Amino acid sequence: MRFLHTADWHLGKLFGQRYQTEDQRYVLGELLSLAKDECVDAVVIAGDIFDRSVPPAEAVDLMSEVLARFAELRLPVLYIAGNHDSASRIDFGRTVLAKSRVYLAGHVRQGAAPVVLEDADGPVYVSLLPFASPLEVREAFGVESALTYDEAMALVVADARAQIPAGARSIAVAHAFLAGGVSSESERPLSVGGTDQVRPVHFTAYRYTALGHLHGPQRAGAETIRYSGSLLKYSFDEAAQRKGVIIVDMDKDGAVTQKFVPLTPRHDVRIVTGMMSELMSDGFDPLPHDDYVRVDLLDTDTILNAYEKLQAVYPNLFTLTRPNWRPKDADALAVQSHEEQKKKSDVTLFCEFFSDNTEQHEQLTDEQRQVVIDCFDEMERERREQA
Ligand SMILES: [Mn+2]
Repeated sequence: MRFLHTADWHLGKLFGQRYQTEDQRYVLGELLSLAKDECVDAVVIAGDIFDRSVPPAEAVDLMSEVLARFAELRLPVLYIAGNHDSASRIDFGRTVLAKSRVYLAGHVRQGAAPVVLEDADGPVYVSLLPFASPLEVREAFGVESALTYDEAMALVVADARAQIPAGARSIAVAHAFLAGGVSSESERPLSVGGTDQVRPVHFTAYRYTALGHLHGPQRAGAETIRYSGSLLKYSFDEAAQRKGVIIVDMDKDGAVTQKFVPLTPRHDVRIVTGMMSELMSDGFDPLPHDDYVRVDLLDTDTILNAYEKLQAVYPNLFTLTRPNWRPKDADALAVQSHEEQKKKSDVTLFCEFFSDNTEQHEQLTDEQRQVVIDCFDEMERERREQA
């Protein structure tokens, strides 16, 4: 059995104020060719199909187009909802699509049957474990007491394992933050306040675990528990990452080997560093100038119309930073402090607000802080489902 593991497509993503749809269509064309050339038996997408719960029409069109092309190749496709997706909208057409060998899971369900893929050596059982907050797991499993993300995952995996015959070859597909993983700027935290990490140990009974959520390709606790990483670079802190997919081979006994295959994007995302005079001179930067670029301008002096000047060289200049420039006036300082504020979580901002507005600058108790975290998590969940 050979399958392709990908994740975090984020169709409909805005980056640098632009929809990435055409770049996504281009790189998915490469992914399709690769699936064909490598003769894979199935394609697995581990969540965050779309960038938001209500994706733009063109993103939905692209997903529809890609599913049709997989169908032309007679390839089964398996996908789950990530934290950016709406579980209900991902579930659309679930039972009908399964008849065309498109297997999907939006909501987590107790007792859900695994997908059974067949090869010459027999069945391979696939557990589809969509992203679900502890609250959603409690509702799906009828649990009264509070759960952490780790406890919720333990419940979900135990239930999924109970549907798989002992000793059978099996694969898990999940969207979660595994402890020890390295995050990137373009991931939205699963929980705004609480701990959202789960232990890799839950997945050790599976011969391979195809993970989504973290955008950098990486292993998570074992060679066979892996993040493929996102389809494209979606923030400048991912500039040095390589993006691609994992081709996984499973033999008759369930032993797994895998290889990472890079994909070449239509535009690279990169950071260019230099003085204005260097950046404006020919030959300073040999790489394509239509890449999506952040310029870190090293000059210490004020430069008039720096953005416009650089845009003439880099038509897709998304961001300009001035690491060595220290503006003195109050307006600029206000902008800086606004930037600082934007980096803080909603929970931190609320705690500061509370402290600022109480007589003795009181701090929230742990219990009060937990209430605030639960409120924000619930709001986040409503935003995903009802946006
Ligand atoms: Mn993601």
